[in-house]
Amino acid sequence: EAPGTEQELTDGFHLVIDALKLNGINTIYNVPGIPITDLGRMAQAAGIRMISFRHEQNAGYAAGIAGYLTKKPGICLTVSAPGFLNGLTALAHATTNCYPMILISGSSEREIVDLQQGDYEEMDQLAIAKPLCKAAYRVLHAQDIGIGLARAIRAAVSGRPGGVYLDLPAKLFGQVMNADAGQKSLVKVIDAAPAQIPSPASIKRALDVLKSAKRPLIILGKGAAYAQADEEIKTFVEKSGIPFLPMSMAKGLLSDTHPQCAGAARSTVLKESDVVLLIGARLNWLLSHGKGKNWGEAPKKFIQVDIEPREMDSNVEIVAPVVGDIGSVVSAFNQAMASGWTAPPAEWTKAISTKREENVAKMAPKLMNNKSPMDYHGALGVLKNVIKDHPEAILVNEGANTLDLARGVIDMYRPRKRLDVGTWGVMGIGMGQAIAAALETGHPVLAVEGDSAFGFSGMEVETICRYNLPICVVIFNNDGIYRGTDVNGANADPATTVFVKGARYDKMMEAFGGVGVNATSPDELKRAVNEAMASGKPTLINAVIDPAAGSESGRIGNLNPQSVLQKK
Ligand code: OXT
Ligand code: ADP
Ligand code: MG
Repeated sequence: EAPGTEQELTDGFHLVIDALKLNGINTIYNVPGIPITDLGRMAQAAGIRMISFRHEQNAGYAAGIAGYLTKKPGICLTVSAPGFLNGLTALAHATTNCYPMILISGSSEREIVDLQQGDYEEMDQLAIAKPLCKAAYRVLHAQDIGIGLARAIRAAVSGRPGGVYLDLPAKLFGQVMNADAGQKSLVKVIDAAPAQIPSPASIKRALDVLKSAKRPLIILGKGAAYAQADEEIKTFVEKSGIPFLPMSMAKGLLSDTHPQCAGAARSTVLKESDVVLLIGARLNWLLSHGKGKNWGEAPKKFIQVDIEPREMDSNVEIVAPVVGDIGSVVSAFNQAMASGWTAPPAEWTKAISTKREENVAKMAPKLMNNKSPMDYHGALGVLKNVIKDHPEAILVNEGANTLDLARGVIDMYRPRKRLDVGTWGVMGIGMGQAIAAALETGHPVLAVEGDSAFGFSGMEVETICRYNLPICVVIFNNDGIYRGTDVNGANADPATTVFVKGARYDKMMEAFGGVGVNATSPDELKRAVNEAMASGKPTLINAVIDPAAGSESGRIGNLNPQSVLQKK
């Protein structure tokens, strides 16, 4: 190597890495291959943590949830066409869920792609990504890498967070330029997600409506958890004295055991409330669009706090829209309320705590049954106590019955500890989210998975073992989707919803050097999970669940269209 020349030149590879590092991005979730294999090697050599997955979708889900947990864009790196498409589902998921994420994909040569001449993995990736993300950019020249990445970061985290696509054609990586000029071309993004201060009038309007309520309710969504304004929100809720209902991933923002928590009186508060304050939660299908029988007969007023102005009036009229970032809005609420606030009528808060105690008492005995094979409640009773003993642990959860029942049974105590299927109810987030959660937080992870749900990302148990992560996967194995008991009356094929009976998922973990356990009773399950939490070793527990225990689609069976011709 000629002395001097090495120092004076840089290239696309190095500029991408330098630009990421300059912006404090130190982890990349990826699957290597042409044209990004060397980029990964060089990034690793430069001190970036490269986490290599077995499938891009899982790397993408990891990146998305990393963004949610850290408020920095999670980075997923993929190869061209098929790798890109595998990652795209996760990018769309991140956008839908308001997680900041950047999908960086290598791509083929523009000249050939644009003339459709059949390049290796040819695809017009930019055009395909565009409708599925907040923004999509392509960088063609090495000197534009800095500005390209800066735009991607800002687009991902500012305003309503979401997914961004960054297209890097193969040729870019090899482009050389003067090292000095290269360094100067990099951009450190200043104030990527600026505070969005609400107008004083909107704050006053909102508090006036809230004050007028006889039966007020606060609904906390995952936007509120994302905002990391935990203390402000707690102060506000407690000062207001208003019952709060956490959406699934907002559980633990204030403890589920908090006296004002109305999680166990959900249908009552939705029906009976007269004023509802939404904080970082959308009135989408998960809240029945703010109307219909779940919301009862009485007229209702909605106040909504959101960073996205166009969210207001999306489903029903919002009488007091408050546009701003949740941290700023809630602290403005707190300031305005410092001069005094009257708690809601005791009649209302009492009615809710009564309903809540009723529901909790109704559930309690089910959680203590020692049946074998287990039912959902018997198994979940064990896991409820595991999280109680380890409130710092992160719970990842997917499935149908496994999801819906775990959500209700397992209390969460701290913010951003429950990571699940999100807005789309998507299966497959499990192992990707578990891996990112362990890496980004350093806390142990308990992944509670339906056997079907697990199958979507199951190969990543190898990844878990390879990086030796403190993840305990518990598979609720009921031999199928919803249940393992369906029978096909027409021919010898198995019914569409059932799997191999008595499958031993624990052996998958053993294949890669992790700990596998088959648990057939709550006692066995308890012993195995406690051991995993104590050891921090990659563990997979095959929890044998009664194949008849589940119900169709868990708690959302009502969404299945029904044939009028064929009775079930
Ligand atoms: O107030 P009331 O009386 O109503 O009572 C409520 C609470 O007050 C009370 N509660 C409590 N009681 C006592 N104690 C406590 N602590 C407590 N907490 C609450 O309990 C009730 C219920 O409360 P909850 O849950 O809060 O309320 P509710 O009414 O359920 O809330 C409504 C919703 C809509 C907000 C809620 O249900 C919700 O969040 N649902 C999300 C549902 C969801 O997203 N499901 C996933 C999708 S299902 C389906 O699509 C599946 N697929 C297809 C598929 C998917 N999804 N993705 C892809 C990529 N491909 C295909 C598949 C393949 S699921 C699935 C696999 C399923 O099989 P598995 O083997 O994985 O799983 P198993 O089913 O286990 O076999
Ligand atoms: P959930 O599924 O928990 O109900 P949603 O994903 O539907 O939550 O809603 C989250 C909402 O939070 C989105 O409308 C998003 O714009 C909003 N949001 C995200 N981050 C912030 C923030 N920092 N400040 C204000 N709103 C936010
Ligand atoms: Mg199942």
